[in-house]
Amino acid sequence: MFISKNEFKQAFKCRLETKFGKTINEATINDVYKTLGQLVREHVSKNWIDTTHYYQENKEKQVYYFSMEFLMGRLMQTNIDNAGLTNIIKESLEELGFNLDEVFEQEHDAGLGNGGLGRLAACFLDSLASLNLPGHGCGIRYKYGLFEQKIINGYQAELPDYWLQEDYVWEVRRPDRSMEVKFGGYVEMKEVDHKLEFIQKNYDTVLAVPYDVPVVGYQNPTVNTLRLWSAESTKNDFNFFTSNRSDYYHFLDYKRSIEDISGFLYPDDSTYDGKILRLKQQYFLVSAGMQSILKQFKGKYTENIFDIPEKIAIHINDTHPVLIIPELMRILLDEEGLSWEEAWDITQRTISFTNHTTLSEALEKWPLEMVKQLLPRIYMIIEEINERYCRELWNQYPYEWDRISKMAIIGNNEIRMAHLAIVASYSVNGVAKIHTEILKKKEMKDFYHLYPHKFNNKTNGITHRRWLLNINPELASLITETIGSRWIAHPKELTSLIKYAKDLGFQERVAQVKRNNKEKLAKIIKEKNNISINVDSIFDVQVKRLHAYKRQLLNIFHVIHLYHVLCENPNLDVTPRTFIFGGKAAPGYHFAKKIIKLINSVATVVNNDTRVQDKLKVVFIENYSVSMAEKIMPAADVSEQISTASKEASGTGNMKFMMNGAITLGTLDGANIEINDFVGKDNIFIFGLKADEVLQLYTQNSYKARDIYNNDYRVKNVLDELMSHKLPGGESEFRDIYYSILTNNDEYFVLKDFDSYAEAHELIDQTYRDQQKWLSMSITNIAHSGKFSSDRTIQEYATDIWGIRPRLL
Ligand code: 26W
Repeated sequence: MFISKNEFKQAFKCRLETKFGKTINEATINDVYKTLGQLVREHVSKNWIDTTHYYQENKEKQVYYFSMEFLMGRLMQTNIDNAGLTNIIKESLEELGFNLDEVFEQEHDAGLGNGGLGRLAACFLDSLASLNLPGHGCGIRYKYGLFEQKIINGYQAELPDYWLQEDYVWEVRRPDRSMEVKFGGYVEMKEVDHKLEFIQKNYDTVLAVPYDVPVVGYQNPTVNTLRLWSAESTKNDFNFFTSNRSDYYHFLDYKRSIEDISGFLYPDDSTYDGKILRLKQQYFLVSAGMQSILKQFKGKYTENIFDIPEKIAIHINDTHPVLIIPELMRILLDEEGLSWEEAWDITQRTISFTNHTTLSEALEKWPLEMVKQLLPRIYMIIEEINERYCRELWNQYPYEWDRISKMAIIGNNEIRMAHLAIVASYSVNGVAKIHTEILKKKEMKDFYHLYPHKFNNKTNGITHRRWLLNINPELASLITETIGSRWIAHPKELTSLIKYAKDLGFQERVAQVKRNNKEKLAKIIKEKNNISINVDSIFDVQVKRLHAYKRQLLNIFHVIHLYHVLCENPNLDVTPRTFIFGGKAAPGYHFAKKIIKLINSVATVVNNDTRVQDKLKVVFIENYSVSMAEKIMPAADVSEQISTASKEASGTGNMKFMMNGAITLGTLDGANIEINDFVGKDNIFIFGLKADEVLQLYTQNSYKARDIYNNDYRVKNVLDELMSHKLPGGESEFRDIYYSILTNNDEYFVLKDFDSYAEAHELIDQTYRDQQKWLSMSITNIAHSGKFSSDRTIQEYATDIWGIRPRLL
């Protein structure tokens, strides 16, 4: 299909007619998008079927990546590029009078994730398929994705993201593969042939209907599957309905409460809130997913259930899908009739787990009572796992009561999901070297002592196909022209660019590409924010979720300081700067929302002050999302990665910026450390406390933020500004921020790191003036970014953890 433009145009016109009853002249750009999407999906369907058959026929071991979040963004560009159709389609559409880039803009982001964890899952799917590896995603088809952010009068407002309002062109509904998930009721035990049987009674059944999305490998025949589950009520529910009117309303209520299970994505990033609906979502995902995997396994392989660990790897993305452990146990015990020991052995050899955060407020702990009521059989199994495990602990650490109760899965009337995950998995990994070390030495120290063999590191990565090839075509072409195209399949070969870091001709072309990208972003900012920015200024960017530990506050404090300096001396010779912010705050995260307001208030004051025109601008870009990130990354000069050291597990934005030639201004935290190791200290701006210093300050309790306020006039002026009436909103608006720093002693060391941050910014100002130096730094960053391709990460997971092998072609 589609080997020539004529063939494509023919098929396109024909589909447009049958789908919309329109000729090409009548078609809107949205009609074009939908028609194209349908054709592309059909185009990959043969490879999709063949891939599935290949795995089945060859009895390949397959990995299932369970995640409550898949932040896929748009798929059209990836899919046509990966399917090798870009040229044919681009040219054909042009001949028909349409621009492909405009067609891409029609697609609504699939925003089924909060941030790093969800986007990582999406990058992993791309790499699995592109490396011909048998790996699939398993998630929830939320009716509403992450909220849409509006900035109104400087404040964040949240609007629902009804991304399914128009048909989603990439999904295929598969009602014949639906599964039933049971909630509530009670468990009846009876003895049959000297064996205890457990039967759940009086439960509610929820129908889980899968919607499959093809995951297309890069110019190869592999098409894997992302299976997203949607909750529906079962047909039997109609038993409810009698001629009685109130029964009818009850029925509708009930039906809605069931559909609510896949109703929306919880918008909390790194804070845990024990809501029952979230627990329902978690069990819904893992029960539907596990049942369907086993059904396929048994149906097609007619294989021995004891071979599960050789044929199936289940990976859980943080603890959110951890109930898959008791769910697998339940199926093996109650449905397959295995003994506890047999079931436990299989489970422990099948499940692996990634931790994505050390923040204690993000660790999931579910109230016992809630789990008992909602999932009575699962509860019993968790209790039994805990009991047997505590006995093991007792043998290992006799009489060490404190240690045992600290390490138990159940304690304080709660189930500690991370403990359950560690105990039942054969592999536990962190997402950057430092993060894994902190897990081993601190957060999970006792578990590392007990199970040292389980712990390993897998530094995160990003798909360079989306984050360089697709979003920065000019840079990608320049790279290919310079070192050939092998880097696309072998991203580490980007290191060949090192030779050109100081090549003036190459530098000039890199500079031109950056400038073009900056112009494009400036245009978007003009349209969206009505702010004119100077493309000769340094584009200094911090885009990520709003969180105290990520320290957007440090950044905006420094902007206020620069503003003070310039107001005092408007003729000061500084390199012009544009500070660009973007990111969403969890709707209930009051402090983070105040920071958004502060950034916007500062922007209003600074951007309207004629004294600093062209030297300083502040922009907050609304509704930061995957598709917005794609426009920002290629245009950045400076990448702000300024979390309090030890707090950011890895970060992945840092990698996207680097790959597009921005230079990191960062703390030695998360993957910044590895970026620093690769590019070397002369090609990055590092500042601030190191992780061990931070941890020491916490234990010693010796830090006094007020001392810095008293001794550093810059800091004092900035903080006093918050309590003055100069910022819109005035004193009352930012009181919470002021107090969090001075009264609550600045938990994230914003003041402590201020001086070294300001110094790093001065160095940036100076370095940028030497464009040859700057461009050499920028090229060096691009050259080393291949190490942070998710292809490398996935290769490591595949060999070290999952034991899967690429399909033979
Ligand atoms: C239960 C509430 C909740 C929701 C999401 C708690 C925690 C999370 C995630 C673990 C937060 C998250 O996205 N963590 C980020 O994961 C990225 C991918 O590994 C890392 O790069 C980031 O550093 C980490 O913050």
